[in-house]
Amino acid sequence: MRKTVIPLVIWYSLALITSCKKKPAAEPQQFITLQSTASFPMGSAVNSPRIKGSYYYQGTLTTEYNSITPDYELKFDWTEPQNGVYNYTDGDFLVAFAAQHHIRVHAHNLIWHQALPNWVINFQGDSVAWENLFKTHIESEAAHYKGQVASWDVVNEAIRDDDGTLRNQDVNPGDGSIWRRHLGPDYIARAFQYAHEADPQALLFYNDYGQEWNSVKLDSMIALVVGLKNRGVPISGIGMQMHIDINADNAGITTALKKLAATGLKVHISELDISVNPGNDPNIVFTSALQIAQAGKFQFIAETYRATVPAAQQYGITTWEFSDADSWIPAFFHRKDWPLSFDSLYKKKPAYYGLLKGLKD
Ligand code: 9MR
Repeated sequence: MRKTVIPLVIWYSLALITSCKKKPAAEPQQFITLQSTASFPMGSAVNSPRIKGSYYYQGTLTTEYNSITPDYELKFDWTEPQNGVYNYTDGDFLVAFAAQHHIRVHAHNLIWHQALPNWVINFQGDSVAWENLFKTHIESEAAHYKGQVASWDVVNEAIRDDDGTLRNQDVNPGDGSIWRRHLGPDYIARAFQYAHEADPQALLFYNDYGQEWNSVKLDSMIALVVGLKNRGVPISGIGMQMHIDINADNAGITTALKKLAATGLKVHISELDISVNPGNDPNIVFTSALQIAQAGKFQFIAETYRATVPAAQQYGITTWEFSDADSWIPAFFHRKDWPLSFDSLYKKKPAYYGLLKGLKD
């Protein structure tokens, strides 16, 4: 019998037609990611050069996370390097990137005693002039990003570690606050009011560190935010930074989360990283025992956040970057460390799986 030979060109045309007419593709695979697993937003600090410079970075970010916190792009020294000279280019890039990828922007920050431009540090003026500087900064930046960011860290790290009072004069070089010195103790309430007037839809946060190990600081932070809330100051939430290490006391973490949740405000774990080398050991090796301890701590934090903070108050968990290649810790403390969920080649670490497990089990 004569075989039917279909000329190649027809064969390809048929193949093309059948492939076009194919029954609807099966449901896309539901990839398991941090953001698909969590019942609240999963965030990372990011910076614009990394997004522009690496597809690994960009791909991991957009796959795993649905919230970002700009690392430096919205800080005062970056947005107004000289008096009246504004630089929103990098911040604008980040909010446009986030909008394109349906990512929430948690803006960071308006008022901090660090990351100030020299013209502010050297500013001479009476209390009226200082108030004007302060108000103008908050209003112009919050207005610029109005409608483009979901929330702001309005005031960052205003409380002292040693006695829980407001930073004021320097105890150690640079750790006091020019804001408190020039504006008086109620500057925090006014910062929230000015931010709210400029962007009434944005959720406004007080952000600080040390809640899990410093009960004096924790209690004064709670007194501060509850006092603001009771006065009708527009505060929506509190940020618990959580720059911790693998030895962090679990009971301290649980107590802090419970107390923060009891304020009724939203609670954002806002800058999480878990150092494995808090002792600055120059010969440290990132052994599997350390990797497992770190994974367990990530898991514990996610589980405890879910168990202690009511769903309506869960603003999300944000890590301070996501790859060990990009953590601030090795450079800042001059040591080896691996504090995040992805390794320096953007591969998932046990820490990633610990976090994932804590988000769902
Ligand atoms: O990680 C941030 C680093 O890249 C910046 O140079 C620095 C100064 O702007 O701020 C670091 O982020 C800090 C954050 O803004 C507030 N909490 C502590 C963070 C780590 O130092």
